[in-house]
Amino acid sequence: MTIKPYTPYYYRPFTLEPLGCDAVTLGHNFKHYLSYHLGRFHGCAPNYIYEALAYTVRDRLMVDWRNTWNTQLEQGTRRGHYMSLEFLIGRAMGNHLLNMGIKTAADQAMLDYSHKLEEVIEEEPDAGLGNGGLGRLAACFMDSCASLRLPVMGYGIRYEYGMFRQYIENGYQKEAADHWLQNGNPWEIERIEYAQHIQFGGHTEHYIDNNGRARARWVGTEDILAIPFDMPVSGYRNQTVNTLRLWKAAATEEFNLDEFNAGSYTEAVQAKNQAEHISMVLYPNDSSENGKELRLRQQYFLASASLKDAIRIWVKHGEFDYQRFAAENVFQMNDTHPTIAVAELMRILLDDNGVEWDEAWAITSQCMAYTNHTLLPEALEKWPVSLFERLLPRLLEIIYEINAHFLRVVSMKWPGDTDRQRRMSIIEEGPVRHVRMAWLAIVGSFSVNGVAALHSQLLRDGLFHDFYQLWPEKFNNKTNGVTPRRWVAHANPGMTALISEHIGDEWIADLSLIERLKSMVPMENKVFHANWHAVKMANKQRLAALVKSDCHVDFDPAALFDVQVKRIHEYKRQLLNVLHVVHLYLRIKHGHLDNWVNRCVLIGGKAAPGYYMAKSIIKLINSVADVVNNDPDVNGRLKLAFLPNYRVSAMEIIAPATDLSEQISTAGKEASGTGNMKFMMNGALTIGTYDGANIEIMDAVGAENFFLFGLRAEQVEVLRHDYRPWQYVEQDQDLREVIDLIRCGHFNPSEPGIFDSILDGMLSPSDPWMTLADFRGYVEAQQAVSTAWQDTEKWTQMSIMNTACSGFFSTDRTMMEYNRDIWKLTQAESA
Ligand code: 26W
Repeated sequence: MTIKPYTPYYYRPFTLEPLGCDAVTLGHNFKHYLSYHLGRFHGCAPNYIYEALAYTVRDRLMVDWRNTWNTQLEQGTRRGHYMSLEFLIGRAMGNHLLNMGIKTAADQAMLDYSHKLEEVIEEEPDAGLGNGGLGRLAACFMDSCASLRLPVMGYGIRYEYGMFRQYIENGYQKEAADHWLQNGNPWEIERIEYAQHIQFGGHTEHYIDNNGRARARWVGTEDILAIPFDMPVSGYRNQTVNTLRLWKAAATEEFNLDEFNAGSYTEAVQAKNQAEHISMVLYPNDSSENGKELRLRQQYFLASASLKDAIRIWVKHGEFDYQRFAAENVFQMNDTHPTIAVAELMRILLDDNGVEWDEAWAITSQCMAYTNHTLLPEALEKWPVSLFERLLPRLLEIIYEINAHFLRVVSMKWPGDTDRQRRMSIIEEGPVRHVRMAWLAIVGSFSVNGVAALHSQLLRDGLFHDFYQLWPEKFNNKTNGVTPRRWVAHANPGMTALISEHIGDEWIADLSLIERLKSMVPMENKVFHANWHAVKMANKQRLAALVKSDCHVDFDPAALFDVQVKRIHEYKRQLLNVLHVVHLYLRIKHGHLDNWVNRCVLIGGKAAPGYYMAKSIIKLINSVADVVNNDPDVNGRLKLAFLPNYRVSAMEIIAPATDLSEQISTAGKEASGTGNMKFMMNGALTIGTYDGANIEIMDAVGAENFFLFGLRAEQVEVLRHDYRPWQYVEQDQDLREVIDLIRCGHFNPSEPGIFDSILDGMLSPSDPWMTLADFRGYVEAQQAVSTAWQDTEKWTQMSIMNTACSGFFSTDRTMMEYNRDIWKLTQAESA
């Protein structure tokens, strides 16, 4: 591939006339794209209808996109860069229509061509470029930055295959490839002229430059091309369109030719394939790093391409003075995944630009910021030194040097404390030496934050304590949020209209105003309460239809919809939920129906393909569901369904329809949670442990509107030393019956013993998740839920109260805090 260097054109600039957004103009434009661009006509496959409409909508973003870009650059404003290996953006169409305020017009335009907008929207595949919370958070952040007119660009990888598609066979999870780009991606714009060369392998050479200074160069490398694809990120009704820049890997021309000249044509093509591997697939792990070489390649590929791109833009549009670089740029690293950026920026400054070490370090450590998203030790990234040496030899040298400088600081502060030096070293010693990426991130950043108050506290007290003692000023908390545009205005139009009717619609752009809804809580607002209930019922009907089609289970919208959707992980304790379902089932079997409430329990989520326990839990859920749903004694009192392929677009249907949100992680393990916030905004009540952002949710809504149970984080840590799970079983007849029923094979008559490892895990004194310790508290909290549910009027009040108190959990607030404390960017003026 030949890439011509970018040359600006100085022709007379032309103006772009804004395009009409009325139904007729949209319709004409749609017809034009369908016929003249796509060459498809009436009766074509529905994905072309979607594609033609997407082009129509994208056209209408283009002027604002260009203007947003130009204004940011012309003003030479300080720019933010959000670096993330994951952006779980889901579908774009409905979101852009909402932000641009042209949904009604698009609706009519589609009707004019006898299509239903809702069905056209369904044709768009989810952009599943993320695993779960961390990836979806990045997408919500992008939305809020655009809505707040913050000059922030997202940098990520354009994976050819996103998160795998999950389907269920005989109760077991199966994975299928998600080729989301199969029919092209109408939103993206390829910008080959901004491609970057990324180096791998080779070796380093040290030399003395013309000024007599020691320098290093990285040579003999195999280069890969990084090609940017831009996705528009529209702000809410503010003419702002920011950019999400995703990199695709490709072979460089030189790389191919070398092989070709040696006479090996097929090897040359193979090399091309090898190069493209880097952006081929998203790693589907969200809790344990597996140390795969390709993953490290992805990380360096993203970090290097993004830094080079940011520098290119900065050099082109500002003065070429590196002393100003940190004043004009900030990079937020989404977990340790892009943390190699610390060493890469050093390399670019030192080797490519001849900046001296101290100055390069001052620049680097003043423009990097790090967000931690997990305390789980198995999720902390560590790379074998040997792998670094082979793949990124120059970066390893730089990391060694960063470490040497850093350990001098440590030994000055704590002379002779060798144990502390060993703990804090970026290099972990041992039979296999490792690079500790979190340590590199902390040392190289001016800001380190956790994602909820408790989580940030636990980082300071535990995992990062040594670093906190050294640099307390670096540490801060930024409680997560979610965007109310996608998660309320788009996902729940019924509730949105009802709210806006009473308090106006400014809350969509400023969720703190949702507080006004509190005035609608008192009893006398009978009509409003009836409407609130009716909206929820309609949303539950919509979810019931999805459950029927995807799980073949009948959910009755009159029952309590009790929902747990998130990645399947032991610490999130889907197991505790299942134990409760089995307990309810036993109550039915025993005829203990006092205070009974009909429930539909929905569980959804993906297990990492190599996570055996998580996959067994999915099988258990499906096995219990089979028995419960088909036992005539149950008679509609209890339903359990496992929703396959949980994803962003499924949550858009689930959250508005949920009555009870399950947030039941072992305390101290869930960094924040963000599903909890989506549910709350949509008027669900939460049953939850004192963990992550649950704590802040309960503070906001009041303990009387929240079902709290279970051990606290500090109690978990104390109990860990002397945990005796069987005691809970001995003391609790209900728990004993539940365990016995699972153990005896009631749910798996044809596959005996398959759940033994689950039971043994729960009954082991070393069970880190302490599921059985919280069983009784959970059952009692669920009984409180049932009691509350029986008073429909009271429940509705609590539901409204949850929505009314959710203002704090908007990512607009989160982004304002990042900006106030970390980024310090200037919000663009409103147009
Ligand atoms: C190295 C493999 C790997 C990949 C991803 C390890 C860990 C991750 C993520 C950190 C997992 C994740 O998504 N964490 C979630 O981040 C959310 C956003 O901050 C939080 O709300 C969740 O509590 C946290 O589990």
